[in-house]
Amino acid sequence: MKIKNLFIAPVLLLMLVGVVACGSSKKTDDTEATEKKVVIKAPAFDADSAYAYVKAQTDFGPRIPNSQAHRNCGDYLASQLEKFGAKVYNQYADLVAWDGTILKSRNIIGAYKPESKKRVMLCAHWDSRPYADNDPNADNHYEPVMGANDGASGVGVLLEIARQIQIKSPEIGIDIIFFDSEDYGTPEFYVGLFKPHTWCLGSQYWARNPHIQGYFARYGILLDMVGGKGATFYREPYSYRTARKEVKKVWEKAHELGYGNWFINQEGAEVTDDHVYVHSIGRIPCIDIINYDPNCERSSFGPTWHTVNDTMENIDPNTLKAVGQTVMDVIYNEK
Ligand code: AHN
Ligand code: ZN
Repeated sequence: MKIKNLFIAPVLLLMLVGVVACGSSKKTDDTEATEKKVVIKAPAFDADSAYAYVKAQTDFGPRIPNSQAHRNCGDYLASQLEKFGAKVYNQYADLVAWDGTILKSRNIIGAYKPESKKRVMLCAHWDSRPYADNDPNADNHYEPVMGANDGASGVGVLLEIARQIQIKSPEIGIDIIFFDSEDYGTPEFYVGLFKPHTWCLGSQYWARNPHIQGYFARYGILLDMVGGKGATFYREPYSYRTARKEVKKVWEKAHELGYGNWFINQEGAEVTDDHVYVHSIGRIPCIDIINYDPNCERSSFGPTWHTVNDTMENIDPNTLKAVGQTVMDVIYNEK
């Protein structure tokens, strides 16, 4: 007993010294960190307001390119951005769909502080899909998708952010971009040869022909299907490879704000979405915040994806809030 203690005593002493040393060095680190990191609290994102903007889009009907509802909604979106004090650019283009249909397309851009060189772009697609080709009922496969979640949700969140920016501006310049003709990609029922690049026609066009010559932003955030009930957002692999810092920044902010139930710190599925072309053609790193549901057997994008049930009944303001508040807290902290 006595001998044993003789050996243990110095070890205990060393451990004690270690704890004290670690404790004191940790304290210094913490103090430095709090001195450096001044976190700005962003204005409160109003989820009811965002919800109303989502509904306003669906009230036009499905926003399928070449339809009257599409033209009307395009005018509405441009006028809303105008009303919220943005400098608005309309980019009209005839884009060729997978089946040869010419889509009368319109990208709509709202710029804040257009003179600033420090910029972040926020984007979403505003068109809706002409075919509910993932619907459990095959009779619906040629029916249009209402796109409350797939299209309108991201745009609704961005309209609310535009409204907030007009009230109180972040330090940097912001571009809000509504891409057209994202969702006219080759349908599931197509049986011919594979055709690449049939999705995201509006963002492909914009990336080749930016609304301003030499346009640049530090990074982009794409919102796609950000209003579903019980939605979860996993790290999308293309985003994580090409804009890792930004993915980390957004997911960390979400957790800091208490939205850890929505923003899951795990890898989801890789998707061909507008962010891919913003990066590969436009050379701007862009992350995709997109619903990923690892347990849904009908689609990894959730149960209503490309079905006739993608309607307002399945939109949850709490999801809009989690995404909208997170994005706002990120952009209001950029210098
Ligand atoms: C594909 O299905 C190839 N990409 C998903 C992009 C998408 C469709 N986002 C909304 N609808
Ligand atoms: Zn879609």
